Amino acid sequence: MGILNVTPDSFSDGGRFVSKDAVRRQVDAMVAAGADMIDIGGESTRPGAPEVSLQEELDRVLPVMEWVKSHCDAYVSVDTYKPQVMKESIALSVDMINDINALESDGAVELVADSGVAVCLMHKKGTPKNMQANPVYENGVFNEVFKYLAARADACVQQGVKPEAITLDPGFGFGKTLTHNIELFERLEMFSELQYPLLVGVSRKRMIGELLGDVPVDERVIGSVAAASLAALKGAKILRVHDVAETVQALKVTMALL
Ligand code: 7PM
Repeated sequence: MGILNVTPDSFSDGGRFVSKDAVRRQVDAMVAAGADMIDIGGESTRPGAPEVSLQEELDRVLPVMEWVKSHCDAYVSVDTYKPQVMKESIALSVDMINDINALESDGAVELVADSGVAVCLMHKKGTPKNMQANPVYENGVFNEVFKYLAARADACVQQGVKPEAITLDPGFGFGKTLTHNIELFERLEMFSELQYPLLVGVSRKRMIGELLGDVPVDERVIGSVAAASLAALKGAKILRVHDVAETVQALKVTMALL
């Protein structure tokens, strides 16, 4: 899964707007490099980032989605927790809803159940604004994340989501310290007990920077690729990454030699 952040700071036209050409070039590059799915996001969930209005998010995401769907045969997911964005994406035949809120927003489960669209349910602790303040897991981070994902998957199935539509994600970095992230990664293979495919997103995240001695985001590619390969060895089925070419090469070699 290649990450496409449709935000002015990712695809600047030199000002406040998103350059359409730059977005399209990025999609073409990721697909050519072997991405099977493009994850379109219109709102940065960075701690402390300004919230984006519903209309702004729709204006950023929907035209790109329409273009990707008509232009290539990659799957498309939408990174959103807003039911209205889900609804309008579903109308454009989006393939998966990628929700950091695990469909906890009002009406979200019903939208996914009624449409039959696939969904990724992610764990996070707190809100993007406060989640890194001082996360504490009384019964251990693995146990809490495991129980949460099992409960959310059950609740969704109860409300009509087909089990085969569900993917789970432990949500690296979302309300987790480096130690928490390491504990989760150590036991990553145990999530396969839940019988749902697992998605892992660690690409360029702070945990990678910290493991390398606080390197900046543009120096986290090799560490991210190493983590993605290990996640695949531990059973992850979808890897959410910025650096598609690098990750695909690493995965091809890793899996060929396994
Ligand atoms: C700032 C902070 C900008 C965090 C971007 C992010 C995930 C996701 C994101 C993930 C799933 C990032 C994150 N991360 N969706 N969306 N899993 N399913 O680093 O780990 O890309 S946004």
